[in-house]
Amino acid sequence: MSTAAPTTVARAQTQTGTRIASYLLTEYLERIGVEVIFGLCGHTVIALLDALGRSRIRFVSTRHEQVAAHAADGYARASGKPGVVLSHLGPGLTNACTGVANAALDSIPMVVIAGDVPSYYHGRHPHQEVNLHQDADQFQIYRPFCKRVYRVNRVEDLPRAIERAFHLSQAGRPGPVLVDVPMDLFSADLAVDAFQQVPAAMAKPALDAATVERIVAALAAAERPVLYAGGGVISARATDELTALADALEVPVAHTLMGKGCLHADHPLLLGQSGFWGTPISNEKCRTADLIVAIGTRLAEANSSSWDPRFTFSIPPTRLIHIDADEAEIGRNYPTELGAVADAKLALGALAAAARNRTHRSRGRLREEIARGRTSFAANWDHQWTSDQFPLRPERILAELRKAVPDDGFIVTDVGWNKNGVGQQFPITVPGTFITPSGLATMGFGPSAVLGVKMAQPDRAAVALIGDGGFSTNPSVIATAMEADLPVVWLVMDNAGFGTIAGLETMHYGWSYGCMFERCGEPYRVDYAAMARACGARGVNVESAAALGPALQEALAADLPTVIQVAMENAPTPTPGHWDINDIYRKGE
Ligand SMILES: Cc1ncc(C[n+]2csc(CCOP(=O)(O)OP(=O)(O)O)c2C)c(N)n1
Repeated sequence: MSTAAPTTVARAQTQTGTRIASYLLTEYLERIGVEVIFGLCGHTVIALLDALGRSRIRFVSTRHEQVAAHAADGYARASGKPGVVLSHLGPGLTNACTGVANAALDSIPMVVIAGDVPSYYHGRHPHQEVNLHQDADQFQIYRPFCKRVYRVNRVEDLPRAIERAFHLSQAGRPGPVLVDVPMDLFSADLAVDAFQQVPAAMAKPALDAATVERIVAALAAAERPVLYAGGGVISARATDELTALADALEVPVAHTLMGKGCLHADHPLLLGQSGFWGTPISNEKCRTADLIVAIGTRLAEANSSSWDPRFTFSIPPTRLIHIDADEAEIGRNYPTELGAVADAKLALGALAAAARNRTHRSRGRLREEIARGRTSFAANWDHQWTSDQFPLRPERILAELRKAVPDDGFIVTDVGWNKNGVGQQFPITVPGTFITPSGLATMGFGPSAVLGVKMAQPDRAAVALIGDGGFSTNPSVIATAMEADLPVVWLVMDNAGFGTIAGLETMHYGWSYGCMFERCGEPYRVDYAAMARACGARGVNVESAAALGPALQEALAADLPTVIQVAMENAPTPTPGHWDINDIYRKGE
């Protein structure tokens, strides 16, 4: 909350029947349930900040707009509501770009409100406008990834643009919408009743009865069917329905990175993640399936082993039925026997109901095979879960994290060993507790997204598991967490470099030039824990494997944000699948 006196925004009335637009906008945002806005100030948005400061909406002031966008993204994932970002024009808008694009690629509902240059400066190349070759057009930078970009040219159009933004960001396949507002419009007069329309309640698309019957009959008759769950199953909160369907017809479940958590980690029909960083049993069952029913997934490259039929999916001869919120995803990468546009929860609920008590083909020793497959793969690293070595094995870090964080606590990753290792090896039992940047795989997501997660779910633990590369992209998150009073934990896996890419370069070129942190030829380490202490937060340097567990327990119990820095061996994550970039690299003489 602002420190400003809680005066009512009605005081800003300028003349009968009209009020300043920024106050009306703020009241509207309150009315439709916006609790928090993440952003960074600039001269184009202080009119709105003044109104926000007098409202119930909390404004979290970040020190980089990318942080604001990732935090809003994390808030949206953990709350189920759209994340809201407030950004200045020019460098603010371009800074936020990566975070907004990351949300877009992961289908996260988000509304970005950006202040722009005054409307009457069109064509004069005013201060901080991104122009040169196009005038009054900087919002177009967001065009390729936003569901819609609105440029508000008249203040009378502001209410409609805002209502459309909240509607579109959530309807169908969720994603970000930008509303670009010339700054003079925030301060213009608007009829007091201008903000009338609220986003409509939406009935979601369901499967028709004949399609339900066709899919259930196909699953029951198939010899080796697989259910393939993407992030759409998690965001639709459809995991109970998926579990019921899998149980009823005894169908194994494979998933994407974002689909992790779709089935309880101990469920005997869980195959695990598919693709490059997947599990062998998941890839094998997907590759040899006679029928795959995919729900809420793009069948994207990493989880499909670059669509190479030798590794993860071999479609055809495998038959594919694909259910998704977005018709554009159907048939993109694989020939599809049947596509259906439907909400994952409604679709899986209907399929599970139709499957109950239905006879299905014998699945033979399926459960034993899955158990054996999972155990034999885990045997590759099981012993590392208790390794005492220092610098720590990454698997030991996962083990301590799983022990310390309650089942309903959030694990927010970045990219690197953290994402790949958690996706592959870390047991998730409560759906929605694994939060990760998948489509854009943005380094820098985790440290910021965890802020929004904690804001949305203050009573649950929130730990960002991140590399030192990812953490150092924007350590200003510590100050923001302090200011916003968010006691999050950043667990920094420190291998003194961009380890994943260093490993890739070493594999192909025999060295890791440009990927490690070095000074005068020696490894260069930054004391991130000291950085945290300098911000008034807690900072802990873990000096032995045994010290990590207690450090985590203390951090989770603390009422201040904590950075835990732990030295880690740069060990590669196992890659049972395929990524064809590995066929591209060529080493010269
Ligand atoms: C913004 C951005 N830049 C570059 C990359 C490419 N990239 C993928 S993983 C990675 C290394 C991450 O290093 P770190 O956070 O230290 O984790 P580690 O790989 O060491 O586990 C990089 C640079 C990326 N994904 N995102």
